[in-house]
Amino acid sequence: MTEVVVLERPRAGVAVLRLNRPEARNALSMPVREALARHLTDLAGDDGVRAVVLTGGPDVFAAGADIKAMATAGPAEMMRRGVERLWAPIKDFPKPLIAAVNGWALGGGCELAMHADIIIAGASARFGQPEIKVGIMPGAGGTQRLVRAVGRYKAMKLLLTGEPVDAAEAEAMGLVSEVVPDAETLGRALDLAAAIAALPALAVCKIKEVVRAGADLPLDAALVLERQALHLLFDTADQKEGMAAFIEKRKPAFNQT
Ligand code: CO8
Repeated sequence: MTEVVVLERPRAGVAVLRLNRPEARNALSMPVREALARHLTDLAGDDGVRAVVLTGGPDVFAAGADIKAMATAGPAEMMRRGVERLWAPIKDFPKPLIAAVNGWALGGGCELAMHADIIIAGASARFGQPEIKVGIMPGAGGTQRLVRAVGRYKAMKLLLTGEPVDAAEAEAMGLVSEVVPDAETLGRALDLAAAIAALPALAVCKIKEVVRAGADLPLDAALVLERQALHLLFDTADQKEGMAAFIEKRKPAFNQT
């Protein structure tokens, strides 16, 4: 049977999750959501993986929630599906998640990209929240993460019109980290993931944790979190090694402890 999400391990410390439903433009059906959640739960506990790249392949990232699977659903059925439990392992994934986006990232697909820590966009990438055009609204953070990422006025334009933005516009508004030619999107994401995977993993995870948790806290509380996490890292072997290597003018040999 065809796997709707393919897991690969192309580089040391790096896993790739590739959405694989091209016939439906990688629409997020329940099996796709369940596979994503299952893989990310497993990868969170896998010491051999220190960064994950999420991609939809060379042509499309994801066209959003599966419209055909919800067109006739009622509210009780939507509640019963409880898709928030399947978003949770993505939202709470503790290691760096890099989205490699070519083509459409619409609705739930745009929201999926916004769960990543770094977004590499190919020149063909198009981001949008077109839910309004099918009579609904975003349901996986599109009204919240998008506003936090690009500001209210850029976000409102996308949300209220449903019109997408291209890669250049997305970069200008701060929705993506970097734009590259389509043929280089996955390679660039893999290079970044491999570079991050070679750095001290405990510090990497603490940076992610503090950036995420601090974003919605008052500044003073967030600064306390930052300071405590920093102090904790002085108990790691990689801090001792990193600083000793700097002083001795040699390359550090991190052992991820
Ligand atoms: N759901 C289901 N099927 C889809 C979807 C989708 N979101 N997108 C594309 N498909 C299917 C098409 O129906 C078509 O199937 P078939 O061959 O059987 O007719 C196939 O994929 C190819 O689609 P197109 O021919 O349209 O391909 P194009 O390359 O011409 O266009 C687009 C690609 C632009 C992506 C276009 O398909 C499109 O606009 N798709 C819909 C995008 C959209 O509206 N997304 C938002 C969905 S709603 C959402 O994400 C939020 C839901 C919040 C609640 C979640 C709780 C569960």
